[in-house]
Amino acid sequence: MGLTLSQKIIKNHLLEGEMVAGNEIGLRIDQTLTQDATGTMAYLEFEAMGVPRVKTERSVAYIDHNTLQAGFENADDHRFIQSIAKKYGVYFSRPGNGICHQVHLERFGKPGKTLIGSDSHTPTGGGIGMLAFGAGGVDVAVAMGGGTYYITMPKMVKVNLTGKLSDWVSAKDVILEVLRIMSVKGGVGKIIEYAGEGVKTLTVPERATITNMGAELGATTSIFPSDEITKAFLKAQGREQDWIELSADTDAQYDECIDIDLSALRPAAAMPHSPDNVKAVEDIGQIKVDQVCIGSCTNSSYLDLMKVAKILKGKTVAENVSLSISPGSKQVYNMMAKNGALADIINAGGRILECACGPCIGMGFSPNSSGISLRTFNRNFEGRSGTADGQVYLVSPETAAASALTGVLTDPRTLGDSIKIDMPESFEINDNLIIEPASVEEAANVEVLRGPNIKEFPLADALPANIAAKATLKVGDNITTDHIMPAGAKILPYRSNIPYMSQFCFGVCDKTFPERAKAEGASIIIGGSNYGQGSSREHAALVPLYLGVKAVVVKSFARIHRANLVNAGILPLTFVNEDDYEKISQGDALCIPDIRELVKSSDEAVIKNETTGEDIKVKLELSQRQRDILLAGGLLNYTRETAK
Ligand code: MIC
Ligand code: SF4
Repeated sequence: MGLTLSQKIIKNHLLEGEMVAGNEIGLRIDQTLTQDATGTMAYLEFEAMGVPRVKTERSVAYIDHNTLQAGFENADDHRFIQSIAKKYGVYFSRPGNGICHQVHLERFGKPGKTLIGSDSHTPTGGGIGMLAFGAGGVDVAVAMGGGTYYITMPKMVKVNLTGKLSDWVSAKDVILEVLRIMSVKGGVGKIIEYAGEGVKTLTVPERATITNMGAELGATTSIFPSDEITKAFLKAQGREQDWIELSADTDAQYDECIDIDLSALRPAAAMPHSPDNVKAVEDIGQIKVDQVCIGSCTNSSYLDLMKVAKILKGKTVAENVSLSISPGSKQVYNMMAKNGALADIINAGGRILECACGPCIGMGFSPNSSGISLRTFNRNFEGRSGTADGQVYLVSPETAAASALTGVLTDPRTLGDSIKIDMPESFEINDNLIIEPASVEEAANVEVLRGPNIKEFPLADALPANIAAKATLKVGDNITTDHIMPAGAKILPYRSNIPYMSQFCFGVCDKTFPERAKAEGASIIIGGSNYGQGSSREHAALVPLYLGVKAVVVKSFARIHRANLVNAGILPLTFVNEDDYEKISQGDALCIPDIRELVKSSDEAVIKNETTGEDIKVKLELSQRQRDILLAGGLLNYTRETAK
């Protein structure tokens, strides 16, 4: 039987387990990336492991998320990451060089290789045929140390693309269509492979937009074949030697198949507050817009921004709209500065921000009260923009630019003749903002520079015999990590200060939670389905751990967050019968007897609701490795124990 594209890469990197969907497998990781908001923690964890130098083929530390420097915290964290990267063999991409996923695609990614990154949009690398996963910081730390990365062997989904995108319809509209079909939890436990004749009509940046937003499907990752188009892209990046051809076997077996006719797609938008709340722009109608933000790792490539510049050229942004543009990388920024496209954007009234995540992670450009913001980004979760009642719509760069000019949500097809931007034959290559690590000899003399913002991070205790705790919080479906541990300009500078961050835990849902949880000492959280969707931030596990959370009981989990809970030493439990969610109310006193024994080998446990007298069955869906990690009190304790 033939193999799918990702099965081929998995087979080449398989260290443990069998390639059977649902089994835990261990993979060898070739490359890692970190960004600053998760990086401080990842490098502290790496340091705690005591490995003298990274063992990967290439590890890169990017500074792109928190570049505002509103206080010393930020600058201290950057300095810490720069110095520790130098010492331990990690390449350092300076602030100003661009967003990790865009730069990694341009300068480091290689077809057929494995990559994990402490950021959920690492699957962007799938645009050039890499098998790239988002992961928690501690998983990245382990991989940097040469350790195995574990995932559940996913099911295979084929998205068969036919036809060709019509004028003014864009890669963003393709992934919004996939989201409309599959929903934000439809990709959990699956790899999405793009195939079919339509693939040949898509450039690498377009493919990368699509694999990037596979994160919003909850997918383990997404991938395109590596073909002549990939080769041309790598050649234009001066990296033709990194190209290999890769595709699925013709007789590969898929668990699911989705057909999309590219020719039939229309410009689309994901409406508030979920990336799968998708409708055609023309069906939503001409709602008035307050703000337009163009950029993010999804849509900030040269191709995207050149289209925007062409639409804006010689025009003026509508007076009710504030337009921000964040180029994805220095390469993009520079090329547009040189060819005059940047001037067209500036003249039209676009407000140019640095090449970083910026408004995507709430670092400025929060919309006005109940303001409507059109964004080319990938997430429109409630509150993420920094304005609690902000209404964020996710759209293509074409729709964003057209709407910025008219001041209302505008179908770009109304702009008339289409615009055509050719992929450059060669990109401008200058890696002067990437600092190489110290040599093995020099490394001993490199001092790691720490500021007072770096506080100790919490470690769980070994799992106790029984857990007795109140359900201090009950939440609904699709809770994101932005609900659990918000980001944004006020909180992001404190990513290495868990005690400080804890004041904001679950702030979007219930501002009283941190105080109540602390007062109780021990807590259990109750949630609905797809709990923990969104980012890879392990802070969404470490902060609850700090506040005394012992277990999270839900209908279902998102992949990365579930792994982060196990790594932190918090029990992830799922209801055997989803209706039992109703049998626990916030404030109920719960007890999980014999949990230590059950975690050792059982697949089920019983929660005793002491307030109502009811018993509730929950599943322990754990591999033996995860059981051992939980018994030890988290991955770091486990690693220390097994190293003894
Ligand atoms: C995001 O888009 O939510 C982030 C910010 O990039 C996160 C990482 C983080 O929280 O630092 C992600 O996607 O993993
Ligand atoms: Fe940065 Fe936004 Fe991409 Fe996250 S989704 S990496 S915040 S640009």
